[in-house]
Amino acid sequence: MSETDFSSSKSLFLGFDLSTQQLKIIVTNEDLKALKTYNVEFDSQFKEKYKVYKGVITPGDDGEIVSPVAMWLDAIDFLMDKMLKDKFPFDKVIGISGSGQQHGSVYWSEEADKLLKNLDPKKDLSEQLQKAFSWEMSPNWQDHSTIPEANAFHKAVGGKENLAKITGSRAHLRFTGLQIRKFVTRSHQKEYAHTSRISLVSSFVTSILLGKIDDIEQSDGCGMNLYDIEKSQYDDELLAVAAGVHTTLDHPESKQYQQDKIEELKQKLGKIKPITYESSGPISNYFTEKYGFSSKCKIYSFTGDNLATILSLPLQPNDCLISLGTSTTVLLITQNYNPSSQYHLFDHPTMPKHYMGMICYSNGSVAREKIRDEVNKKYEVKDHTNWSKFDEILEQSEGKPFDDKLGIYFPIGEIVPQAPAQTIRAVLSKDSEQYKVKKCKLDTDGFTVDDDALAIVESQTLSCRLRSGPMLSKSSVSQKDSKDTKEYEEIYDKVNKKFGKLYTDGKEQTRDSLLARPNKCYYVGGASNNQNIINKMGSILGPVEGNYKVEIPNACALGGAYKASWSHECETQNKHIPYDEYIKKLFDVNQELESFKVVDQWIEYFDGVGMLAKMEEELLVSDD
Ligand code: ADP
Ligand code: XUL
Repeated sequence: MSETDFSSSKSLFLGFDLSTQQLKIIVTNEDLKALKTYNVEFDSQFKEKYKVYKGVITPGDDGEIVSPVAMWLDAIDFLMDKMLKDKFPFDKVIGISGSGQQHGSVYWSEEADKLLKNLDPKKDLSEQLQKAFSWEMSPNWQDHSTIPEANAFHKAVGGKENLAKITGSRAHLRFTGLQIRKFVTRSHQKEYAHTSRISLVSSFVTSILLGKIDDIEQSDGCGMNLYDIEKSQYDDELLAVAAGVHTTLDHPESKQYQQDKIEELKQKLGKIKPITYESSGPISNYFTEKYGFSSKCKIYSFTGDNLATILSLPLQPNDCLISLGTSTTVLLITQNYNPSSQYHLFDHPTMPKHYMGMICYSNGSVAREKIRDEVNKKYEVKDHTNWSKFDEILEQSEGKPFDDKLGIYFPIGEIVPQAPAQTIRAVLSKDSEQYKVKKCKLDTDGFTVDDDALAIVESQTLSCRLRSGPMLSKSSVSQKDSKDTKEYEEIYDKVNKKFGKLYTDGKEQTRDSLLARPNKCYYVGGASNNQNIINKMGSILGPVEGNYKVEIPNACALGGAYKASWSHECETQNKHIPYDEYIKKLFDVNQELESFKVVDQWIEYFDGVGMLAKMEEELLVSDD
């Protein structure tokens, strides 16, 4: 029997999260209160049947990583059975939304439509949908078997910056367009001919819930390298690459043949569903009859997991969500479409004409742990996993001026900037007006292990600052602060005098990009439990409206549930309610949004900004 009391809630919403290793469903009510989470881990439940390890199968040594689609169907039935046993009141659910791991694709067969329409509640999904797929697998986002396809995409449009300009990202091995090209031209030619539709993981789940194939949701659709974000339509040239009929890459037999193949792929992908609060339809009979959902329960588009994560918080334009897990991920909201090959821009899933920026670093916590271990070795701290000494060093630096020492600590190859594993330490030498970065070694130029502890947190944060600047620039915030304009101008002139022009990832940092400040910064993930780390980050990033530490377990499932309740509210009022306004009431109910004060050193750290930019420009060896 459930210990959660659902009886005091009038209506319930479900937020799904179909991720690599598990399916989660979170239950919220009309007050945005999270009541309960159900989950099933694929390895613990389906290892025998599907031979998965950490939710995926690695069939060979060519980098291919896939998940069995039938396992996901079993997971849906399994979890709903579990809820049924828990006496979950399915009849109270009035809206469902959610998320799926991004970029993964599902290939439907010609029989899919009919099979989906006629699902029998007495049978399981996987049993009935065996013939609904032209390929029984879905490429996972960790797949890295598409290097030739990445080259093809870049070649077709004249390089990675151009591709990023069109689609919001350069070619990434996991992106759907590359996976489709591999499917069409290399791995599954025959199956492609029998593919009726292609879904993303997000639209795959809604298709199951609706009992009909659903269109791809716009913001998740930006993770394909096929969609022209500014024009809000598929790019025909990129579709030609995916379909294996690009003029210079594939030399198709005729223009007509090429056009036919582009059209064919367009049909298989279906329409991109624009950002909307409108539902895709009611839940299908299979679920009403089998589990007791009301036929009034509506399905709202699912989106990608990172996109759903930003929906779990009252994020406004220029707010940043910094996730300090194994890797570091920065998610931010902007109205500024300023793409770069080094980060991602996606359409925002609920705010039209807004974008979600995403910067993914591979060197996050693990790099900090290495320095922590060295610090503990020096001070003979027995437990090498203890953070106290590392913390003490950070704490002592609080409010002190920047000490002109930075480091690039990449124990593993880095994504941004794209560079092989390496460590570089440097000091800033100030001869006259011109500042110079001087490479140094540990225990030379006064650079100690203690300095490493401070320098890694500073450098990682400055990298976030340098790369979020172009996305935040021309922001309402920097314009709002008009009283500071003169001061800002002087800062910019000073930086220019000291360092000359600054470049990040090959692009000049403009006045706007250097002077842009975030609005609010939110910190999540393991290392956000370390107050000294996030204090330092906050003082460098300098958000104008403060820093917040957040604990949101199941953020993407929660974001999905909130999207469902927001959509329902908009439908009820028959108008678009700005998402950030709707979700603001979260501030009243969510005690986990804990604000903290820092010493604002945003201006002081301009020397650090200049120094890191120069280090990256002059010292880094790139893999590219
Ligand atoms: P993921 O979800 O990516 O697996 P988590 O969000 O759980 O990871 O974060 C794990 C990381 O958090 C660990 O690698 C660890 O270094 C870091 N971490 C946890 N507690 C602290 C702390 N007190 N100080 C610094 N880092 C911490
Ligand atoms: C984002 C990405 C991963 C997956 C994880 O681009 O590939 O974060 O979405 O599920």
